[in-house]
Amino acid sequence: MAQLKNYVPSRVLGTALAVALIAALAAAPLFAGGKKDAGNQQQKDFSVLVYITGMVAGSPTYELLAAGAESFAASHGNVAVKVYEAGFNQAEWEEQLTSLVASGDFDLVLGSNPSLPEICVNVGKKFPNQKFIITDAEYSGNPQISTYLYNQYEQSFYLGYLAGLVTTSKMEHANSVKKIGFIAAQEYPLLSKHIVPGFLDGARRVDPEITIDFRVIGNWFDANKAADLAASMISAGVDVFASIAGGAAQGMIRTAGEQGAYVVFHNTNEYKLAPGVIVGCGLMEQKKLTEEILADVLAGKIQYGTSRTIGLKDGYLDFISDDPGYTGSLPKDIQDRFNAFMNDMRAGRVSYTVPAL
Ligand code: RBF
Repeated sequence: MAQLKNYVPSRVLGTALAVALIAALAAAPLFAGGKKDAGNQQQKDFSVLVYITGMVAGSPTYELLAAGAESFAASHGNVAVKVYEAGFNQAEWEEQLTSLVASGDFDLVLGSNPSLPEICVNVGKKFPNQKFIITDAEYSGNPQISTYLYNQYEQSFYLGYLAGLVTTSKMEHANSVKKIGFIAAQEYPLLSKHIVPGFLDGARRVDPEITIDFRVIGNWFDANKAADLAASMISAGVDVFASIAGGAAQGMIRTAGEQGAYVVFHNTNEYKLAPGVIVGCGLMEQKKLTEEILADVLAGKIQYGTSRTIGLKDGYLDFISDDPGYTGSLPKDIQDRFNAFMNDMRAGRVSYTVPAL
């Protein structure tokens, strides 16, 4: 890429400069007063820090955030993206973000984590011109911060409904105990108030007697611990699992495959990872959202100080039902019931109350 940029023929370069000039002029109001003032006639870069609170690999929400920002930059020559992995030590996140922001290199910090807004509030106090946009989080009232909250109660609710159909079924690995399992990396408000209750509420729409076995790993990377927990839960009667555990979820999937249990998966298409084991995958349109956010930023359309909640009806959450991992793994009657339920959910015909965060 860098080489290509260095060796563009001058005729092409001339055209590119003209295009860039027009783009810079069009974007001028955005930069007015900012550190990248469009006072001179050169091409202006808009620089985005993608701040990953963990590691990209193995964490669907982070992979999609980075992919969305990078694809936007690839199609917008004046946008530069740096993806920074802050690692798993949460105690260091604020300090790392502070020194990145202190460099003055970034017009925007983009992140995806429910715990980030509070960190951004603190960093923003020291750097009042810095803007932050955080997905997968809810925070309003700070003029430097804009957030987008996925309705994860909703996604967990329909995945829970599917888990309820599976645990009460006659499928090969379904037992007579009406118990579903949830493995979490750690506890945090979005998980404890939306994700886990949504999963159980959804399952109980199938059968109110269903119970949940909930376990916590203690970090986002220990797949062996997740595997041990899954084994102990299977012994206790769990036959279908969900998890929010980043890379550690691999251990749970492995054990479910080895010992005979099923998995429903949040946010991304993981059917191929364990065909016949992963029988349902939700979908989070985080890549699309990231591209839209960056387009809105360039167009000056972001409302800072506000939070937006997005889900099924606006097309940011869904369920992947056209994959052989789904159509080939579940009995026809379960698919029919679940597809009908999803259609009712999409049409707003299923009533439920999202708890307060
Ligand atoms: N999700 C991941 O997939 N990988 C992570 O490393 C990760 N780290 C998190 C750390 C904290 C402090 C919190 C509150 C959440 C984290 N999440 C992580 C959860 C993620 O932001 C999101 O809520 C879930 O992926 C569900 O959509």
